[in-house]
Amino acid sequence: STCVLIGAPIDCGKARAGCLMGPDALRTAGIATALSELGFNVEDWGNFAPDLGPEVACDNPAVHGLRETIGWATALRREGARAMEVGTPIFMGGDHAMSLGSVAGVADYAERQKRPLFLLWLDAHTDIHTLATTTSGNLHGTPVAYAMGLAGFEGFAPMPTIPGAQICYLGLRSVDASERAAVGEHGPTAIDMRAIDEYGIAAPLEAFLDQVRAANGLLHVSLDVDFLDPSIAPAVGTTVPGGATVREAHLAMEMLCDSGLMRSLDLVELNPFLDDRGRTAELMVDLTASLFGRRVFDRETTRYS
Ligand code: DIR
Ligand code: MN
Ligand code: MN
Ligand code: MN
Repeated sequence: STCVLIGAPIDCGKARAGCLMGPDALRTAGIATALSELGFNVEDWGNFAPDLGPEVACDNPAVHGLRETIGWATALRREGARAMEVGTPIFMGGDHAMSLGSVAGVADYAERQKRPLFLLWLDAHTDIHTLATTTSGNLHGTPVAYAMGLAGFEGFAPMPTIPGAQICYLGLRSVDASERAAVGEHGPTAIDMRAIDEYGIAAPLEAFLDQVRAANGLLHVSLDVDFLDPSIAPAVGTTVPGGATVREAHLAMEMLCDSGLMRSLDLVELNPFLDDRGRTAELMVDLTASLFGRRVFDRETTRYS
């Protein structure tokens, strides 16, 4: 089957620059080779650019990069929906504002297929601000709210919305008061780092995957570099201590692969300017490989019960 690489050098979703180099760092770290070695046909569609429209007014003076972000959302939504017809899109960011477009494109496809879309958000943050609630004004903190259809996304085309009950977070550890309230009100499942400490990754993740399977859903996975602990993934502008370990992250990827449910993927927030000899880019490629089937041994050979 085919993987489609979609380069999205979007860098306007926050203040610190550098994510525009993300797609090329993932290419340099060998993402295409890793996937072909696993038997996939890889199409690299190259790097896209925003479809810039007119300036859009916003009541919240903190919000910045709105016009450019809307332009990216338009372009990536179109390319994402097109890539879904060809194979499994891998959206290579770029900051997490990328997902305002990638998730919308996947949602358009899911609606055409009349299948429910589920969202797995691997992140230290909930990214559930609206244009009205964000105090940083950083639009990379908003894609989950947009996907759920919350009000206050003037300038963005409406998308087929994803109910909170079809959204699951994994790895949360930096959530502010208004985000906590939004999660409580709209009902995404929140597997925070404490839950991972207490139960491990496997049990809570399996429960969510069972839900997707039972609904015959399509699953979009959005992987923010800051899901990972900064000691193993320094190349992100918003490091938060206490993140997933190498093995926790690989286990999540391996379980997602075994489930066969993932239909599309975001790799976001990689800032190569902050990396240490490419090791974060390499880890993101290794995690992608696990997600697409790289394994130490076939599961049957190591099952104990
Ligand atoms: C942050 C967004 N909560 C904000 N943070 C990040 O600016 O509202 N999301 N980095 O992944
Ligand atoms: Mn994020
Ligand atoms: Mn984050
Ligand atoms: Mn916030």
